Formats: sequence, C-alpha cells, structure tokens
Amino acid sequence: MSDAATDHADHGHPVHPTGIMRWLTTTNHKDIGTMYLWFALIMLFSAGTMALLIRAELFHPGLQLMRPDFFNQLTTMHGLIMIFGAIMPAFTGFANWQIPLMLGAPDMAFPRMNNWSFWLLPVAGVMLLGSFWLPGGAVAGGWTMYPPLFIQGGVSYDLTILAIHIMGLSSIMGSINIITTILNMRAPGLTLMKMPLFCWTWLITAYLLIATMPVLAGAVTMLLTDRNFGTHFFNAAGGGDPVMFQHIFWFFGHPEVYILILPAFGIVSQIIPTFARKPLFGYASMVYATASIAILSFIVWAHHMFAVGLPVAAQLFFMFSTMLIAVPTGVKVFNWVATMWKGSLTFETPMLFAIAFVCLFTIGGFSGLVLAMAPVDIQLQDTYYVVAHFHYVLVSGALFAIFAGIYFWLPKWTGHMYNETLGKIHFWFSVVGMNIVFFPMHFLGLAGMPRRIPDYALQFTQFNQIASVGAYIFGFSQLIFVAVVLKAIRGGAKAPDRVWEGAEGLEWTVPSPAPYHTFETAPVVK
Ligand code: CU1
Repeated sequence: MSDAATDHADHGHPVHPTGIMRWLTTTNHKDIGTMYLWFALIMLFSAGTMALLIRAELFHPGLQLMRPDFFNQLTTMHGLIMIFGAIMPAFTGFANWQIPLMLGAPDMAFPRMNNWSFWLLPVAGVMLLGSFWLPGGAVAGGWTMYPPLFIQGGVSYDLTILAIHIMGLSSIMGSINIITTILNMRAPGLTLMKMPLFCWTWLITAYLLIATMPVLAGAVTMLLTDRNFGTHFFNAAGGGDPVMFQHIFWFFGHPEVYILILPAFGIVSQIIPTFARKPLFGYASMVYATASIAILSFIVWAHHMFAVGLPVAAQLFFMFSTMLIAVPTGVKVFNWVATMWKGSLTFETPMLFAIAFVCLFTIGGFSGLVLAMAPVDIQLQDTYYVVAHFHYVLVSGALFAIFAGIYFWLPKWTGHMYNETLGKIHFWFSVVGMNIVFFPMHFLGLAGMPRRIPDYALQFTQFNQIASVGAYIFGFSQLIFVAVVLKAIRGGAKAPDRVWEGAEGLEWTVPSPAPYHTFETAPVVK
C-alpha cells in the first residue's frame, strides 16, 4: 500500500486511486477543472496549428501548399474545434475551479456527473481530429454545417454529427451541475445578488446552454436522417427547405456566441475591481445587463441570414433587435471603465489582458453593429469583414479573458507566483500580433475578399501577407504562455494569501488549494 493510501486509511477515509486512475475516476471539482483547462489548451494548439496552415496558404495568391478541399477542411475544423474544444471547455474549467470556491460549497452538486461531463470531451475531440484521416478527409462545408453541402460529404460528416451530440451532452450535464450548485449550495447568507459576478455570468450561460444545445442536436439529427435515412428536411427536391436549417442552426448559433463571451465578461468583472482596488461599479446593472443580453440573444438569429431573401419586415425586426444588444453591452463596458475610474490601478498581466479585452472586444462589438445593418450585411456577407469581426470577439474577447483568468488565478491554483516578466512579454506579443492578424481583415472584407477561399485576386496580397506575419507572431508567442504556466506549476515564489494586495473580499476566493478530494473528505462548511 502506498504512503498516500495508508495515510487516508489511517483517517478512516476510502483509499483513493493514484496515477491515471486518479484522473479517470476523480470527482474533485479542482481535478476536473484542471483537466478541462489542459484539454482546452491541447485543442487550442491543434486548432491554432490549423489557423497557421491557413495563413501559410494565404501568404501568397495562388495555390502552393494544399488542395482547395483540404484548405476548406482546415477552416471548418479550426472553427469547430476552437468553439467546442478550446473556448467552451476552458470556461467550464474556470467554472469547476472557481464556482464552488466562490460559493463556499464543498464541490459541484453532482461530482460523478461532473467526471462524466469531462471525459466525454476527449472522445469527441479524438473523433473530430481523427476525421482528417478518414476517406475523403474531415468536414469541409464550414463549421455552420449548411446543407446541401453537408448532406453530400463522406463518413467524416456522420462522425462530426456524433461528436457534436457528445459535446452537447457534455455541455448540458455541465450546465445542470452549475445551475444546481449555484441555486442550492451557496454558503449561508450568500444571496444571489451578493454572488461574485463570475457565478452570475455562468448561471446565465448554463441556462443558454440548456436552451440551445438540444436545438443544435435536433438540427444535426435532421442532417443525419437526411444523409442516411431518406428524409428530406433540408432537400428542396423532396419538399424540404435548406433555409430552414439556417433558422434552426442560428437559433442555437446566436445564443452560442454569448455562451462563448458571457463567462469572459464574468472573469473580467472579477479582475478589474481587484486591480483597481475598488468594488465593481454597478453590480446590479451588470447582472441585469447579462440577463438582458441572454434574453435578447434568442430573438436576433436571422441577422446571420440577411442574404437568404428575408421579408423586409423580418429584416427590420432582426436588424433592430440586434442593435438593441448594444445597450446592455454598453452598460457593461461603461461599468468596467467606471470601476477603473479613480482606482489605485496596477498593471500586472491579468489586468493588462482585462484592459485589452475591454478595448478590443469593443472593436468586435462595433463591427458587429456595422454587420447588424441589413443593407450593409448583404454587401459584407461571407467576406473577411465577418472574419475580422468575430475574431475580435473571440480572440481579443474570449481568449484574452481566458488568459487573464489563468494569470489571475494561477497563483491560487498552484500556490506559486508565475513569472511576471514573461507574462508581460506574452501579453505584448499577443496583443500586437492579434491586431496585426485581424485588423487588416476589415480592409480585405470591405474590398470584397471572400472568406473560406484558398486563393485570391492579386489586389488582396499585401493585407494577406501582413495578416499572415501577425498570425505567426501571435501563434508562436503562445509558447511563452505554456512556459509560464508550466514554470508556475513546478515551483517558484510562494503565492501570498492575498496575491494581488487587493481590498479584502475583492479577490473572492480561498487563498490556497484545499485538500485532495474535497467533496468526500472535507467537513461541512463551519
Ligand atoms: Cu448572431
């Protein structure tokens, strides 16, 4: 019997498995949060490698590195894996680590289901990545899976449908866990309106997931039966309608973009008060703004479909409802700035990423307003302007918030300080690189360059070359991030109880990692 096992046995607790079995069977929210984050990092690098291959092909006009269908496979899988493999699991990792700590709960409400939620993900991840090696290659029709293209593809299309079902199952179980934990397991006296804002944003995100994942599952199931069982949901020749797929898909897809950004709002809302040494400005308005964004996200879906020939009344409705979302989003940006106003600001790496988030996410928000205008959108549909827009939202938005959160909580998670100099180097390469990749894409889109195309007309060359150089700067600087994280895990200066010397209560979480397998062994909160 190992020392650890004897130790546990001496205290009358069950013997815990070690090694790989520990990770396979763990019900500890911290272990599971850690696995989510490592999984997200691996997927980030996989899909990031695809992005670098895309930028390599686009460095020059003409075809030089790959066949056009392989290029389309890269753009499709880059999107699917970044969304479902990198960003969403990373936020779920934060949820697992932080929500029980922030609520004073011993663990998540359903620890065994939590384990299952995580372990479904590597299965789906292997299916998606492995599909590159199937006959015909991976899915090439775009991450949105529009028919009729998606109905015609090879076996990897069926595998992708199954992978999406599995990832949806994982998300729904994770959401049930988060909602139940937040509603039932808060420490005495911690009312909902006193919760750290990160818990609020995840509570609302979890409701969005439960409402939309079944819709996506329905859409891909109809694709599956159209492909294999002779139905004609989306086949006009059989009385179906391919546009109906777009309606169903975007009824999921638009709330999904808020699933990808609301937890980022939550992370940033924890960080800015800490480094401004002031409470968050307008806490209640932040909660109401988050809820408003979530509710509005269900009535804007057809702004992705202005080019399909919507009736004018529908175009106007979806245009104005989309613009309405700028109001609660503006409230949030105002509150973040007001929190910083007259604060005792310091600019460690988490704060730098949070400030970059506020500035650059707002650029993505404004280009979203531009695209919300139906007549403009019809011109810019399927151009690089759209690519620029959603990468400002997802890279300098979601991903930067993830970086901010990792730097912010890593000292509490590992007990060690990370290397601040390396963190700042990572920040500056990321923020400069990110803008070099994506800012020129606005100009390419306005000039008419279509997205998902491996070749382009000569007048687009310069901006594409600039974007590709930026992509390599951004991509390779992420190795610094991995180095910083590994160094902090292995050792380094001991993290103090109040890492950021913030005001008491602003850091919102326990000072050091709690004992292993908290849920089974920890006494009830005293
Ligand atoms: Cu949308």
